[in-house]
Amino acid sequence: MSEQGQTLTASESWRAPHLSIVVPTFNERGNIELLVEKLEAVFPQLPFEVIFVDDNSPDGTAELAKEIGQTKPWVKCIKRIGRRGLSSACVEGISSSNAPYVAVMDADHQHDETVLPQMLEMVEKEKDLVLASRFLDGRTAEEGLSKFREFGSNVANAIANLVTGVKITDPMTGFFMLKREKFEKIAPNLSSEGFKILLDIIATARNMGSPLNIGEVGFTFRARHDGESKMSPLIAVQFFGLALSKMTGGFLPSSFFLFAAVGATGVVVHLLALTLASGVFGFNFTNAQLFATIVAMTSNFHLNNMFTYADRQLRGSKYWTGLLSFYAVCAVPAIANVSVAAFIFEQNSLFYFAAIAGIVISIVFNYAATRIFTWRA
Ligand SMILES: Nc1nc2c(ncn2[C@@H]2O[C@H](COP(=O)(O)OP(=O)(O)O)[C@@H](O)[C@H]2O)c(=O)[nH]1
Ligand SMILES: [Mg+2]
Repeated sequence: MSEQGQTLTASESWRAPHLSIVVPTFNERGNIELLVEKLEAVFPQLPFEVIFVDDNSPDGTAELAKEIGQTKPWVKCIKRIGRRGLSSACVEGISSSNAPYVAVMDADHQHDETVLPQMLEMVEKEKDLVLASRFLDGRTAEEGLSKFREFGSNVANAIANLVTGVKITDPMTGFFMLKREKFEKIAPNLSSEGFKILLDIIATARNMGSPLNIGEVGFTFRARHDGESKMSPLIAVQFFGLALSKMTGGFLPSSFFLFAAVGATGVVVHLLALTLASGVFGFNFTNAQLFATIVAMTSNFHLNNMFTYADRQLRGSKYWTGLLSFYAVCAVPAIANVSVAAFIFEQNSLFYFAAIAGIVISIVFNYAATRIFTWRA
């Protein structure tokens, strides 16, 4: 009701958000309610919104977020079904915003929300992007990171600085704020694969010839409030794929590098199977090569499904139809592979060289074709 006692229309009572805070979630039910309260305390005056992007968490995070939104309409939730991935969740959350400024932060209270006003002031004034750093001014993140993860984090930071070409103290932080207009420009070129969206944003802007004006604020990284970390060896592997991809100026996607790395393990599997087949089972070369190709294809499918395409992993019956389509796609170069290898072998009897020559040809073809037929985007 307005002062005159008239009812306000929706657009009169609605204050468009000045800031959207995107919070990716997976199994964070125990954290989101308190997070919303903390954010309200930080911005008592400012019109802002919280956008949870939840990948259909089994613990019902999305349901709780939507329930909160019933009493606090500035709390929203994008619920994604059948998808996983931190970077793509952030991209979708930011893309759904119409506010001039957008922040990304974790749900688990590791990020200190009280630095948000300072970050906002900096992006309003001059910066395109402000990141909240766990390491600025000699800070260490010992409360929130184990010694092993801190070491891993230092190595990753060094690589990340190489990739982005800017020296920042915490390129791997998941806590940052930027002008939405800048994000919109680079969004089409983001890879959205993996865990490290900030690195991707900074490197992509630079590759596009318009590097961002970046600021940093320090904060003390806290221990997780509730639930478990989703960091895993898988995510570390994906990070290397992204770093290599950005080093090619984004020309080759990170999934290509992961696919090639899996292909490399396939070579080892292949040669072991080949040795076993010819040495132990006494197969002739062509049959041994055929056997080894099938074993390596199966192993490659499984690893790619786990690592390269973790975000669109095939499960249940789709796993088996996926395996069949993977065989079918790979059969094309595999047939070529067996005959090329057999041919080279006949010519000069270079046993292992012959096998490897056949395999290398397969990788590029398989990558392109399985993206179309097996792990459809
Ligand atoms: N939507 C979505 N959120 C995710 C995913 N993986 C992690 N998150 C969220 O990203 C934030 C950071 O993850 P966390 O496990 O705390 O990583 P850590 O701090 O590096 O251990 C948390 O809010 C998670 O709930 C995912 O696959 N999808
Ligand atoms: Mg965390």
